[in-house]
Amino acid sequence: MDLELVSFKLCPYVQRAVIALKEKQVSYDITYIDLAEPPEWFLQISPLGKVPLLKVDGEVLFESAVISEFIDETTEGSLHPEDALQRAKNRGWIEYASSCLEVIFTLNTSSDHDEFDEAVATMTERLTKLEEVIESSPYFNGEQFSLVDAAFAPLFMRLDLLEKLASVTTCSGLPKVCAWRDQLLQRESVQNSVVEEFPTIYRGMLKMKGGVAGSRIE
Ligand SMILES: N[C@@H](CCC(=O)N[C@@H](CS)C(=O)NCC(=O)O)C(=O)O
Repeated sequence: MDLELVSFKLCPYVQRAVIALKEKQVSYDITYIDLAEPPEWFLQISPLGKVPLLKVDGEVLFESAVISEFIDETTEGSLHPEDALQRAKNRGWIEYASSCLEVIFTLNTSSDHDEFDEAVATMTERLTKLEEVIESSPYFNGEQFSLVDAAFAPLFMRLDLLEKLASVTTCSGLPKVCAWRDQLLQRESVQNSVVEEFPTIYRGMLKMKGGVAGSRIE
């Protein structure tokens, strides 16, 4: 199979697909676009004008969860639980991770202090709910790294940077979430799922957005 991932360097959804590709040791090409000025060829093939796209022998897949499952299903082994009920529950939490990523957008960009504080509270609430359901370690399903881990890793990478760069604290007092975050951030596939200069680009984006988070960076 000839695989080409269409990416934007800061996109957390693309990162999920990259983690799945790396976990499954699949070779692929990656094409970066600038979402501020998306090329015409991209708009022609992306139904919602969003990344990631995965081109498979010329056919186009969109939506990170769909792409990650496709990568998983077409390669040896599985990054999903065998049990259908567990698998369905994992898929629910993958959607939950997506809803948390929407809050990250506000944390990155909002210049309204009330809106920003509300986003911090919402993120903390979401992570507290997660703390209540985590039953296993080191990963969500125990010893085996799964697609649900790949879905949360980009969120934790950004929360970690927001905390380090702009003192946005959302995980404190949540030991299971913190332990899971630390495991994920140490994993090779996660570390290699972004470009080397990712922290610098992320920092630059926060500054450029001129929001509350950006204004806290020296
Ligand atoms: N539900 C989509 C979300 C993808 C998404 O929101 N991608 C963002 C970049 S991180 C995007 O392409 N935004 C461009 C736009 O909305 O115009 C997925 O999981 O793949």
